[in-house]
Amino acid sequence: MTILQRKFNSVCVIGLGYIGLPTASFLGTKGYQVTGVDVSPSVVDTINQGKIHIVEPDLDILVKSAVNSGQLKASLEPVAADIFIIAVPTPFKDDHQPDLSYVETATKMIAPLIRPGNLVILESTSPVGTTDRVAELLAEAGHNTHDDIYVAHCPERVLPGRILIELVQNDRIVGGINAKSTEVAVEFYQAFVSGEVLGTSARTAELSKLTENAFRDVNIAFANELSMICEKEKIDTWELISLANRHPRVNILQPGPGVGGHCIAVDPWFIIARAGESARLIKTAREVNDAKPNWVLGKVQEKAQRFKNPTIACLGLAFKADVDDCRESPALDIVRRLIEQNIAEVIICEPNLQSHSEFELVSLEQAVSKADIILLLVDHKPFKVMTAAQLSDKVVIDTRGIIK
Ligand code: SAJ
Repeated sequence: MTILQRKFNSVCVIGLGYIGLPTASFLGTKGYQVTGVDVSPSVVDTINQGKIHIVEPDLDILVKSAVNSGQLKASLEPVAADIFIIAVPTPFKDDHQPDLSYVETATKMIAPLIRPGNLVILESTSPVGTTDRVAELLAEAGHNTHDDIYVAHCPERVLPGRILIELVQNDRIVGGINAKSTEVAVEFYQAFVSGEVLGTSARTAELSKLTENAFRDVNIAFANELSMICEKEKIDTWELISLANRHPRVNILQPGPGVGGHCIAVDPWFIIARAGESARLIKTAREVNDAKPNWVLGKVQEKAQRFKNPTIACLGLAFKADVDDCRESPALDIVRRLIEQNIAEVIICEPNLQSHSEFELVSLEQAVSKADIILLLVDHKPFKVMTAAQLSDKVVIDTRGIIK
């Protein structure tokens, strides 16, 4: 479809984080006039200078190009547009209940700007019923959500580290609050997604996204549970898993120090919050994964007892390999608690960060040379080249199974 034929030309994206910014800049480079909105003045300033505030491969180039061509502007306030995309956080509260306040605030903020014919898309991962709630708030603001405007959920499914590739290539699920909303939103995504765009209801789209992340969480919990069983049996977990995976219908994931990030460790709770006792397996998986950092700390304490004043080198702080993102990171949690326990001198290496607000960081060489105990927490590329022979005079606790 050419730009002139397009029904929609302007887009207002609310939230310029890991999803909103790639989406806004990508749409800018596809000829849409995009306004990206964020509550942080420093984020808005950074983007308007053509720079970025997060680390993601090639995002800097995309943002620079969209800003320099005048197709993307960042702002503290939303503006009128043909399409509104809500990409704000949906965290959970202390009791694991979903916190929808950002979605509600964003909806109320755009409500006065919406005109008949506009499309409102919720991209934030959301509990079942949230898109209906967005429509309800818009109806309360005086909009005719049956006929005049379109409201749909299109959950983001991109993997941090591969966002720009997956934004285009992944299949997308689009669920409207009614058939017309689904149809209009499907047409919008089809214009720039090379994967298939699959229409459904808003509620099914919501549960589908939560199901994908809960599926992965349950499977990682299985691997984490296996690693604890193997430890008791004195069997190498990674050898076991690679052997079991030779079965044509078995595909076990990898154990680690726990599950981090703001998606897989969060989204299953949105299912549990509504399903209660019906979500027993999903809840247990969350508990198994959340308990893994404790188990790792137990192993460290056990090994540290062998030394008088040990130095423990913690390798990795990020929530997963080859990213700098430490949010909800089990590695970070383990490091903090290890320091609190005061059983050793703790030194930290995170090759993807220049510095950290809480800890001094050391190079890999320094960490390895000083350490009595090496606690490997993240499977970053620079760590993967180390061999057991090189570390033969150290006690190694390898939570990711990468030291061969
Ligand atoms: N992990 C393991 N073992 C594994 C795989 C992962 O311990 O075998 C751990 C990682 O180290 C990390 C956590 O799980 O701590 C999550 O990492 P991830 O790479 O599995 O997923 P995320 O959180 O980066 O992105 C997920 C993706 N969802 C699925 O793969 C089903 C992504 O497609 C979603 O868009 C994203 O959540 C999201 O935004 O919801």
